[in-house]
Amino acid sequence: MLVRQTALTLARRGTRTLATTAIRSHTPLTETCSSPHFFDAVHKGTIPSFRLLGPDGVLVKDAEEEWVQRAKGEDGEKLKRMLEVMTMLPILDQILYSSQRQGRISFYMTGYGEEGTVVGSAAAWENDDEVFAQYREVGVLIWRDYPLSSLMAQVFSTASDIATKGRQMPVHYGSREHHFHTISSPLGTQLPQAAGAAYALKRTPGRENSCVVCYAGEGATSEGDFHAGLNMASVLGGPLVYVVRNNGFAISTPVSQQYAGDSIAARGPGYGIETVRVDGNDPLAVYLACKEARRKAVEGQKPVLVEAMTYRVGHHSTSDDSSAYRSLSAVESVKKLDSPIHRLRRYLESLSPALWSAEHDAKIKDESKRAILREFSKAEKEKKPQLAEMFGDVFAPVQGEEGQRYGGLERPQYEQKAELKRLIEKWGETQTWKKELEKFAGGKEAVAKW
Ligand SMILES: Cc1ncc(C[n+]2csc(CCOP(=O)(O)OP(=O)(O)O)c2C)c(N)n1
Ligand SMILES: [Mg+2]
Repeated sequence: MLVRQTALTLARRGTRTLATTAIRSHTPLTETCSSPHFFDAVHKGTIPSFRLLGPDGVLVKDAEEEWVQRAKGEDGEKLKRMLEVMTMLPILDQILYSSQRQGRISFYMTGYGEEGTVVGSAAAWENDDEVFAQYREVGVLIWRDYPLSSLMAQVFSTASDIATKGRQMPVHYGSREHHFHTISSPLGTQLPQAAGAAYALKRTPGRENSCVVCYAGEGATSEGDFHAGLNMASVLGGPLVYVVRNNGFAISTPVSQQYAGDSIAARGPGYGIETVRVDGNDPLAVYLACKEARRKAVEGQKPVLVEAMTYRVGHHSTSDDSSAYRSLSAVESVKKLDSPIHRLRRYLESLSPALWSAEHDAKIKDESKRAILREFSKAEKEKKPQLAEMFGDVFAPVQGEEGQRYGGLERPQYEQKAELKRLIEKWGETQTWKKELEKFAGGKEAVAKW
């Protein structure tokens, strides 16, 4: 009664939402209880992880029949392709990681240990689902046949890097054609962006069957943007699957220092979001759980949260040495005892007829290595974009008289460009500058024409 009166008073004052929405929906008290009920969990004990394959790649004994049947009914070719991409990823990582160590690229991040989470989920999406990734999800692009030439162009910042025109650090991939929105390093930015994109999809005729997919590490969920994004998504609706890769660390911060609750899955219900936790090192479980999450998201035009429990086997990035904060033996034992690649391989080998063999494994490894090295060598020789690219695409081109005076740029950029030209004219013939300038398309001559 009191609530009703307060609401009516507010309504009389002209509060817009109250005037337009039924008063009942503002009433916080829906059910009552006769003693104070304190709680700190959404589940007795911890929220369980969905798992089908054990570390040995054998179907777990207590697997529910419905999900075993779903697994068995899956297209074998698709599962095989999943393992092919998962097999390729560590080879790509190893080549690019060592190339950074040799000073050939500036930076790199590996995805060792998370292949099951990334590729298992990638396989659950449609190819035109809009992906907002964090940075460790290159497997999604490879799954979508992103050319290795484009990948290398981004990593080496060459003139062929059409997405970022050489202006981003390596691994900041983006491809309009592959519905993969460009990675941005500030943690969490993708989470509210994805909520906005899902709302846009919901309102776009012709995209009724598409979904937005947003990846984040568990560390990024400590950003305010995680909470803003989930709240926005749950209120506005729109098809969206949030996939949180819980790999145990945010650089050197272990999960024990990141949250006190039952990890990330526990937060979904707080936002009214259907949530599932899955064993991220079981590619089959990840795939089926994500497929189901996507179905719910598209049919219900709402967000769904998937938390995949995995482990970051590699260092955080080439700027990190994880032996400073975790024991090498712990990493070695995860590598040996819980490899997502091993799990899926054993499973595919055990099927009849077998979908994987030692010969096929060797063939995929060999072909992947050759293809990667071929594109690597080509990209390494390619020129970097014209130096003028450095000033473009920051702001919309300036029009009118001011635009004409400053070559379409904002005045500060125009002045920076003029200063760079002055410095290049002054120092461009010295040995170090000359060598550096030759790496850029058009070199010093192109700058002289500015
Ligand atoms: C806003 C912001 N704060 C800090 C950083 C530095 N930083 C980069 S990655 C990272 C850890 C992220 O961990 P997580 O989200 O778990 O992803 P993972 O690296 O484990 O895949 C941090 C703190 C950043 N990039 N942006
Ligand atoms: Mg992490």
